Amino acid sequence: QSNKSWWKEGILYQIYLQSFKDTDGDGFGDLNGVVEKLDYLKSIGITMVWITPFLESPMVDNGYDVSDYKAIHPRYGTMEDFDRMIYGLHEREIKFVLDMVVNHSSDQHKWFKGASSSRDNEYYDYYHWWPAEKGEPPYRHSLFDPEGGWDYVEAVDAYYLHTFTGNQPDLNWENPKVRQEVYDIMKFWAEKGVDGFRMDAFQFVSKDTTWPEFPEGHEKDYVKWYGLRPELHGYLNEMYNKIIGKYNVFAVAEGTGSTFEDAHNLVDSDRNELQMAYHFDAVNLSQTPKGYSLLDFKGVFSKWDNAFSEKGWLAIYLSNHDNARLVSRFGNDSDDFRTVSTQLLNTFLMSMRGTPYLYYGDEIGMTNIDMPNIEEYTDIEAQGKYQSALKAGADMEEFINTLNYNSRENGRTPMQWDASENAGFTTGDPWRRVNPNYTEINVAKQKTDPNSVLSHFKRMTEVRKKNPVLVYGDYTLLLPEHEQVYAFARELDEDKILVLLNFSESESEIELVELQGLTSEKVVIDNYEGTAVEGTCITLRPYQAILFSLG
Ligand code: TEU
Repeated sequence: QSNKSWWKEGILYQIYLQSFKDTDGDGFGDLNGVVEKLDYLKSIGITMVWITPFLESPMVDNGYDVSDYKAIHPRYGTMEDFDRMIYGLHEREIKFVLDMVVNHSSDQHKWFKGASSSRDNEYYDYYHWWPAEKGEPPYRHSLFDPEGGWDYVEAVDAYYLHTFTGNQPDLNWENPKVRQEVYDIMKFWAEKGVDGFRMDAFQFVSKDTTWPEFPEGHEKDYVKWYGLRPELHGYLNEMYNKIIGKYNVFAVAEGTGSTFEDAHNLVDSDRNELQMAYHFDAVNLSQTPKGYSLLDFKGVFSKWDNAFSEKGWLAIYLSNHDNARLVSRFGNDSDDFRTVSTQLLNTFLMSMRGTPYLYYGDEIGMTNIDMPNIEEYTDIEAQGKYQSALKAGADMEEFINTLNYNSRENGRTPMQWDASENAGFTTGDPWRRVNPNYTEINVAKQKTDPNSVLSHFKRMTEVRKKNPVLVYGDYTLLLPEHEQVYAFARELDEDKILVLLNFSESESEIELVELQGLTSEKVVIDNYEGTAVEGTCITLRPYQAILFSLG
């Protein structure tokens, strides 16, 4: 195993700022809300915080469209609020990760305003253009725009490329000036004390600017065709030398390209490029209400662990601001099993090799919100998908059912702090409806209950921190064919931990030689009480998650 690092040992908590805590009554969460909750963050045991974008933006994609990379959007606060927040985090030994959205800028950024005004403008080459005199541009798929990835601008008589909405033009990474701008932005924030960078939509940067036609059907495999040109590695080296190494920060890429080779080339430590990446294979497993198969789930995590066992480092996650809620997709959000199944998932995330990325609200088991009407969706992605489905003549009832299940808006509802109006999130009108189950599921209620999701979460962060074997240890899958139980061992020198997770609402009896002689003293953490091992057998209760020390 390669060198130890604080960012490998950390437990990251992602905050969707707009929905976390509002302190000025405008219905949007803000930086002061994080300041107000600093002690809460410390109390749950997390050690790193990543906050979704809060920079100046016209908010077409809730801040993933930045118009000034060095200014805070007034909705979220001021630079002084930011300074106070990062100071408060550091005071509590919590690191701060900034979301760097530099695959694209906003079309309201001064670079794009200049670029789209004249071909002679100094910023013209900051973006990708297809001059109209060459005819129609070769088709490029857009993830958010059913009309495709090129938009025409009359003033320059050319089309610009946008992988996301038309208001998010892709930056031209082949231009050294653009890269220098990116490093300047990173330097600015590193000097403000930022400890890490999350590189948004990173697998799309560095395109083939000869703009070849892509083969039929490439839209279904756009990651393979759209970015990660070999030149990128040189650029990342440059970034490492100018920023990452110099300021002792780390960078994590959203996305890993389409092969293990791509993924490795991004994060192998000897290459001095990025430090960590997260793949989409696991979250892609459960996209419809039909759910997923545990065998596939084990397959994905085992395959990725295996590919990174020698070198490189992964983020481990099952939910974030681009996904529906953890328990609703990967657990069981019924009244009977919500608590235990969230506990199981949190146990899993913190027992794997890789840095756990935990999403706000999952520490209390927040669930999907029921939104069966398209009118209620404010997200640009949902609206784009809806238009595409209409255009394709899809079964719209099925479309809405699926959207209601997998939409990322499910994961963006206000944090449920207590049972007071609006869940204690705001005194004003929340920007997005609070999940009506907040009277049942909230922090205040769970704080005092030793069996709650929250209390278990705190115990689990302790366990993770006390056991380096869970961070660095080798991973061995056990019972690979079992359809309900995910069992694996982690091993580092003398330390060995057995992880048993029953991903099912029925009891599951399993047999493992490792269980021989285990008594309750060997239990590291368990979401049930009084577990009895008999010989080499154990009967796991519904969604039971238990760790035994074998050392
Ligand atoms: O997402 C990049 C990305 O690859 C998207 O396809 C993402 O998987 C999709 O939104 C899933 O719902 C990043 C951000 O995480 C996302 O929130 C932004 O909307 C997007 O970039 C554009 O900046």
